[in-house]
Amino acid sequence: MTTIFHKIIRREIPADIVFEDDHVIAFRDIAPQAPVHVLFVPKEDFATINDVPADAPEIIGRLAVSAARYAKEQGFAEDGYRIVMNCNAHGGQTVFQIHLHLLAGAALGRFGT
Ligand code: DGP
Repeated sequence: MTTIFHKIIRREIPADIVFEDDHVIAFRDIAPQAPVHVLFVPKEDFATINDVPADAPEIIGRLAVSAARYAKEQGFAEDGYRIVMNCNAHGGQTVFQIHLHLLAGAALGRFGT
């Protein structure tokens, strides 16, 4: 499946990329919901977290560790931040290549319905 995020990975469309390694790319969300809003995306194809095999937790682990490292490097780890992954309709997922949202830069409201 090709999503907008695959096109960003392949440099077919521009993005404000803040981190990249062999497995993960991170770029600023086009519609930020906090002063800092960065998306961490694996380079392997998985539409939702439901599709990640049970024997491949590193796919998710790399996203979380990359986000935490970025928070430390950027100096907002101590103040805190939120990481969240939406899944399918009830989770509000709109792009079907898994991604971890990193939200920071302000005290965030609680979430719910
Ligand atoms: P989600 O609802 O969890 O699937 O989040 C998808 C996010 O992707 C949403 O916050 C907006 C962002 N987004 C959608 N299209 C683009 C794009 O073309 N570029 C960037 N940087 N972000 C995008």
